[in-house]
This record gives sequence, C-alpha cells and structure tokens, in this order.
Amino acid sequence: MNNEYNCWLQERKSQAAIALLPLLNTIFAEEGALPGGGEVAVQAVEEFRRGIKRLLGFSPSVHFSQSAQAGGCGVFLGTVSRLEKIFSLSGQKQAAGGFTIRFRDKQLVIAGQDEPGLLYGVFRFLALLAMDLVHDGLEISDAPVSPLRMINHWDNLDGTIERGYAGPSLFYRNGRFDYDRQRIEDYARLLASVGINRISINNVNVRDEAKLLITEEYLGDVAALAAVFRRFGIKLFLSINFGAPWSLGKLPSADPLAPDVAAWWKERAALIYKYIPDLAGFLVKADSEGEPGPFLYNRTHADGANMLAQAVGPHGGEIIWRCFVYNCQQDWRDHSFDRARAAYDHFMPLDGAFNDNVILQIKFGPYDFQVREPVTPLFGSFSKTRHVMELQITQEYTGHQIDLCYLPWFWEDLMCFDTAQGPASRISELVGPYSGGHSFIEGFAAVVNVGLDRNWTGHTLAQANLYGYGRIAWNPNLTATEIAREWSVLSFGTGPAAERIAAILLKSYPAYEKYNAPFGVCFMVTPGLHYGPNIEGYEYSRWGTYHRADAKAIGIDRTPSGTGYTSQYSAKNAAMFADPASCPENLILFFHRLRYDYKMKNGETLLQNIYDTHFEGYEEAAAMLEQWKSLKDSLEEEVYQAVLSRFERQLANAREWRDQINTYFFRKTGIADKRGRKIYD
Ligand code: GCV
Repeated sequence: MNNEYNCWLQERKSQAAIALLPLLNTIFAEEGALPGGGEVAVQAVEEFRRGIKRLLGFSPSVHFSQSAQAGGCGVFLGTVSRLEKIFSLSGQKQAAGGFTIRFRDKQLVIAGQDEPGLLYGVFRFLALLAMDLVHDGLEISDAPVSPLRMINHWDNLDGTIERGYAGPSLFYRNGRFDYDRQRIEDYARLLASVGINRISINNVNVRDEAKLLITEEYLGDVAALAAVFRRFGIKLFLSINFGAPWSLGKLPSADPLAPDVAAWWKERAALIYKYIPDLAGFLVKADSEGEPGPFLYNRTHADGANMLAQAVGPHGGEIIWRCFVYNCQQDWRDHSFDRARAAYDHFMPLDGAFNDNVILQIKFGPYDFQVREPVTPLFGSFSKTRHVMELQITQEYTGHQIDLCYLPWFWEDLMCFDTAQGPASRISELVGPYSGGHSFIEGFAAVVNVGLDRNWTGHTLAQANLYGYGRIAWNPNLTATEIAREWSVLSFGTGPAAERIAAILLKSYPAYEKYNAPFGVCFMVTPGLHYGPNIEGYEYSRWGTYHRADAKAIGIDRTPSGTGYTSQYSAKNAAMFADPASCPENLILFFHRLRYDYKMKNGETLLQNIYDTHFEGYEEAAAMLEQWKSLKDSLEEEVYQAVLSRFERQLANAREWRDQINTYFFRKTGIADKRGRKIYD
C-alpha cells in the first residue's frame, strides 16, 4: 500500500525486518553520535530508530556508549575511524559520504566515513530492509561518485514556483518565509535518503523580495531553514542578483572590477555568514534572459564570478555560476546566429580563468532541457575549471507532471555519452572529485519537481524522477532499470505490482519522445507554457530556437557548412555529428537540415518516420493507460484514481501532439502516410 506523502519511505512490515527483530531491538551508537556530538550523526541514529519503527512498528532502544562492545548482539552505528578497530572493517579510505554496512554474527554494523556517510549508510540499510534484501553475511561498501549532489529550487517569495507543477512553494508565501516545519524536515529526510547534500532555496531569477534574502530582514529566516537541512547533511545556497550593489546597495554600478562593488559584496558576505556560518555559497544566473551580469560593464564572466568568489572565499563559501548565457533577443531572419553555440563560445575561452572556489553549472545540452538534445561540448573540454552538470527534474518540457515521463531513462543515455576526449571519456567516467588538469564533472545540480501538493510531485509516479536524480547524482553508473525497480519496490512494496509499475516507468520516456518533437528538432512546444504542441510557436520569436520547416526540408545545418556548431566537439564527435550517416538518428534534425524524402536507416523516409513515431507514441501512451488500469485491485484507491486521471490527460495531450505534428507535415508536403492511417487535413 502506498501513502503518497511518504514517497519511497513507506510504512510497511518488511519480512526481512521481522526475521531480524531481536537484533534490531538495540542500537549502540558511538560517542560521536551522542547528543552534543555531531548533529548529522545524531540524526543518523534517529533515522535508524524511525526507520525501524516504519518497517517494524516498534522503536528500538538506543545506548550511547564510549566504545562499542565487539561481542554483543545488536546494531552498531558510528564512523569508520571508531568502528574499524572493534569490528576489523576494511581500512580502505572511502570518499566523503561513503559507508560500510556489515551484517554477520548477530551484529549489524553501519560505519560512515564521516557523519553524512553514517546517515547515508543508515538510509541504504533501511532501503535494503524494505526491499527484503538483508541477509546474514551482507557486506556492502559504497560511496558517492560525485562530491556535489545539488537540488535547485526555482521558488519565488510570493509562493509561486517558476516551472513548478506540484502546487505552491514549500518555503514561501506572500513575500515571506512561511512553511510547515515538519514538512521541511520530511523533505530534508527524503533528500538525504538519496544522498543530496546541497540545496539552493530560491529561483535563479532573483526578483522582487528575493533580492532582500541577503538582508537582515530575511537572514534570520534563512538561518532557521538552514538549521533544518543541516541535520541532514544538506547545506544551503542562495541565488543572488548580480545587480544587488546598485539595486540594494545604491552604488552607481555593479561592475565586478569596481573596488566599491567588490567591497560591498565582501561586507555583505560577512553579514550573511554571521547568520549562516556554513552557507555553501551563492548560485548566480548572470547575463541570461534579462538578469544583469558582467557583460553590462564589458567584463567577462570570470571577472564576475571571481569577484564574488573573493567575497565568500574567506568564509569557506563557493560560487556556482551558470553557463546558461545566450542572446535571447535574436532576429529569426538571421540564419548566421546559432543559440546552440552560445555556452561553449562564451565559456570555453575562459577555461582556467576562474578562482578555485568557483564551480560552473552547465545545462546538459546546448539548448534548454529539451526532450532530446545532444550533450553540450563543454563536457570533456573543460580541463582547468570546476564544473557540474545541470539537469531538470521538474518536467518543463517533458509533460508538466501531467504526462508520465521517467527521466532517468534519458539521463542514463546522457551518462553513456562519450565525449571522446582522451581515455575513459564517457560522461559517467568523467564524474568525480575535481583535481586540476582533469575534466572531471564534480557532480550534478537539478531543478526540483516538488511543491505543496500532498504527494510532493503532482503526479505520484513523478516521485521516481526525484528519487532517480538522487541515485544518479550519487552514482551515474546506475541504470534506469535498476533505479525504476528500486523505486517501485520501495514505493509500492515487494508484490507483483512494483515490477509492473517499473515496466510502465521504463516505457514512458520513449513514448513521450515519440509523440513530441521529432528526431531532436526541439521547441515545437507552446511558447511560454511549454506544454502541448505549437509547431511554429517559436519560429518567428526572439528566442533563437528554430526548425525552419518548409515544403521540402526541416532542421538546422549545424555542420561546418552551416553554423559550425559540430566543430565545438572533439574531432571524433564532430565528424560523427557532421555526417548524417553517422549522426545518431534521434538527433539528426538537431544537427542537419534534411529533405523529407531523406532515407533513414530503417529504409523509410524521414517524413514516414515522423508519421510512424507519432502514431506509435500515441499508441504507447494508450497502452500505459491500460496497463495502469490493470493495476486497479493492487493499489490504494486514491493513488490509483489520481494517477489514472493523469494518464487520461496524457492521452489527450499525446493525441494533440500526434495529430498536430502529422497534420502540419502533411499540409507542408502533401504526402500521405503510406500506411493509410488517419491524418487530418
Ligand atoms: C529560471 C528556461 C526556463 C526559464 C528558466 C531558465 C533558466 O528558459 O524556461 O523558466 O528560468 O530556463 O534555466 O534560467
């Protein structure tokens, strides 16, 4: 049974847990976890206790002790440095956040490399228990591959969420912090249970009252929120407005090289850190979609980021600087400009120019979280600059949490992309701690999909995207299938329903992609809203995202004979993308302008492939609805009905996409579907 509020931390009687009952009755926690010791370790012990209550219905007793007893039966929680001597754990040093779980001889030992590691170890053990995977002899060591695992909120202080599809903000209402403390703690628990360690709490578009978050009027509230997340090993970032020195400070400019501006930020940082001494730092969207930035003063982005880095550096803070910088005042008539080039053109020349405490945040693709776009050429190319990959969990372009679209399916694809820059150059192989001279991706940041809806994500099955993000950010080598199964069992129990729900999840992304914009062409979506089709909605706009379909051809030539975007990739990838024969077909219209009679690998024309995928996508959406209906008797009525109504809305959306896209191309070309299916004229 599923109580949707609890997400993947459901209450249920686990068979494995029942078998272990006597052992789980007593927890011995090491000295460091004593109240007054590390807050995160104390929380880890508390989470163990709560978890056992959730899975078994009783609270074990906790004994804090100076030193654990090797001989006794029970649960031993602590850090490796203390427990390894007593339990002769392998002395191998793990990355921060790592842990070992060992269960044998009536002893369960969970040893964290550090306090967050203990917390993650506890959550992993509880997940294994809930999945009935704990057995005598169990021994697991794990550590996060990515040091930085961040959630970005696009919440505004008026309580709205930019691109939010699950109700109002968890944090704000009417210009103030206004939240249910218990709910924030529950949220922090969910995030920590999948390894999240950083959170930015306000929209990167810092407007209105959000500009005041860095003033004393709000800093006390920020500190109070930080205190809730701190216990779960999660540190806060604040999004800041680069123009603050003039908008707040009344200085004549926000020029990063002006001494009064640098001094203003230093003073401001000192004030902020007085309230929140462990603030992780600032997140900055500059020179992007109307936000101010260093270009206003003819300065570089390194000038801007480094000035802020110097302000937060003395306090241990970091600057996360977004690379989503492009001209959004484009003239559609001008074919020489290509928005896809922008991030690389702006930032690649600055590789090595950023301070050590600056991290660049780079959207996974050159455009904007499209259903299918290539991995940006910046990954694999940067070698002297710290950086992370930005993903979007909130379903801005992937169905607004009305349509089911299981994102880890696509993220797995991203992780497998080979940048072809040196050995071991797949994205998943590049993820790891940064050390100068390597192009390591230090981790991930993702725009979150939660709001005040009781089930957090609007569509209950969209919880899998939040869970999946945490798991992939922890270890980018995990597969979408593994994650879907894990999530389904944790959320719906070990019965047969979970396997069937996982199967539905795994079909959802390909279905969505098929009825959406074809073959990587992008932006055939309703302008502004970004739900549902509007095929020429962006064609004559200023946003730089065109497909230029006419009666004969569609797509943008991004090869050297076109905009030259392909040349930003490594030589091997540049050659692969530049030739339609070797370009992956799911991206072929991103890189090429092709005639509708272009023969695809399956022997059919491009046009016929467009028709086929759109008919298939609709059929697959219809099949998901039927599969869901077949689960009726296995699920809680409320969850069943709520998800059912989303699938029905999804089918209506898929029908619009199918028919509008097919009709559009039929009208352009006058060529009918060779299989004679209905295309409206
Ligand atoms: C927060 C896209 C979205 C905007 C978003 C922007 C960004 O353009 O549509 O809502 O703004 O990306 O990532 O900054």
